[in-house]
Amino acid sequence: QQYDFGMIGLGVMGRNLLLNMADHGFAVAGYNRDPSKVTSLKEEAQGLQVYGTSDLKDFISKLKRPRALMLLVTAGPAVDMVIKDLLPLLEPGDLVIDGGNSYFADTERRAEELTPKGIHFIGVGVSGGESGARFGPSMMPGGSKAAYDVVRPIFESIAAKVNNEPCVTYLGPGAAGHYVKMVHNGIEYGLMQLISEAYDILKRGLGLSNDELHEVFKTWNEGELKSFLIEITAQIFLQNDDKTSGRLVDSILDSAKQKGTGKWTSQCGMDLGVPLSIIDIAVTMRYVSALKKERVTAAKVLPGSTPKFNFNGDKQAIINQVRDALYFATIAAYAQGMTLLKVASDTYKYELHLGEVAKIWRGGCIIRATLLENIRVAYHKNAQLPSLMVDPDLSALLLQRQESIRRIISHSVQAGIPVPGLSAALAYFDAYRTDRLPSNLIQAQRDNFGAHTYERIDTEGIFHTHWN
Ligand code: NBP
Repeated sequence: QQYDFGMIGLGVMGRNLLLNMADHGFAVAGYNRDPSKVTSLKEEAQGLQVYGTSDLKDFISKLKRPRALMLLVTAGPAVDMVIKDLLPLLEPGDLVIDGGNSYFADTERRAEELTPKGIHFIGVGVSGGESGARFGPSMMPGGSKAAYDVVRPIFESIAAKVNNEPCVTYLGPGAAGHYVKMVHNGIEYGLMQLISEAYDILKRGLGLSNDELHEVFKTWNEGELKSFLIEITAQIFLQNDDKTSGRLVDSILDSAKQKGTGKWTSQCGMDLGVPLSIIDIAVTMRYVSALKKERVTAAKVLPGSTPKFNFNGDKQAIINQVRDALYFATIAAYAQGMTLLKVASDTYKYELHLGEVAKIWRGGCIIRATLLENIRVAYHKNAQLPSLMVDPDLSALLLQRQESIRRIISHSVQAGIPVPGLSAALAYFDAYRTDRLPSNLIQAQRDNFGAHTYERIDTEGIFHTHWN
């Protein structure tokens, strides 16, 4: 028998995505160099048209021509190693898809290496983790459009669906797909940081128990904040710890790890001159969290105000302000990420339709949220929107919550609770809506000490002054 699609790398993502394809009636083949993963695949694939092997030549010989195969191996050198092993076994017209979290510049390079050999290359970002891969991920493909059309029926049938529409669409040439996936992850970093700050305020500032936190997040997930991350956050507070009689969340070390996609997003923002302060601070706070030992020492050396909020009146009113502050900052985080996509699309000629990006993020992926429908509509109305913050509907949502985020940040500052994500969101909003920033002084200083010149507000041209 010949198979429709091949998967190289039967780890968490590869195995589940392949089983998802098989569930949808496709005949699929999987390869893994470690045979134990092939055995696990076969055990899970009972009754489905799934072939598994740890022999690469055998794997290639089982695929229909032109062959369509996907790599889901660890991003980085492993992808190049697999491509090197594959090349002698492939023929012009075959289609190689990299489904891992590859750095977009690596994807550009690989496409340039494979295209002259007649091999089509597609870089596709896959989001949704293990269960997304198994039951419906969001997928972000970029590269050769003609090649994508070959695998499109498979991708559309396995993707998550929102209103019967698949959460996958061709995004653009080159590394468009991997770039969009990187920014997805950058926004994910920002949102996770903002949610953790809301948790800190509710827990330390207002003294909420885990049961109360569960109720708050559950309620939030029934309104405008409805999203996958808020939903799992609500569930997390209920998880009991096997080792203690308490809740698991309280036993988890407060040191957050990272795999680098948030850092890449920040670096790309810097490279293209796009402000991404919320994502930057989210990456920074993971580094701060990792300084556990130093923080424990500093907690004794640097005492400050107690984290309890000092407020008159109704606790529920403050909880509602935290909700509004979080929603405000969430809009700002998406705004920063989408603006990076706009600038990257112009720079790298990705021809991205930002409304389509928002559309395929509405289901399956980690940052899926009700808000993405508002974002889709905003770009549908005006594809050239410079920032989501100036869309008439989204700007109204921000303005309605402006007072709340100011109050919550003030309370947090008084109480000594760090809220760098919320503060970055508000400062970004305040700076963006300021028609005259103090940057005139920076230009004066630069010209003063380094003769770097400046422009004037009243006359065209470049000026330099011999400062007194
Ligand atoms: P896993 O660690 O579960 O699996 C990695 C697979 O790569 C294994 O099957 C491994 O084979 C194979 N592999 C490696 Br490593 N080097 C290889 C080589 N030189 N030749 C052949 N096979 C090789 O990773 P995963 O979580 O499935 O992630 C795969 C990709 O998907 C990554 O880029 C990741 O960033 C991305 N991603 C992951 C998630 C997630 O939630 N986990 C979500 C979205 C994207 P072996 O068994 O023989 O070592």
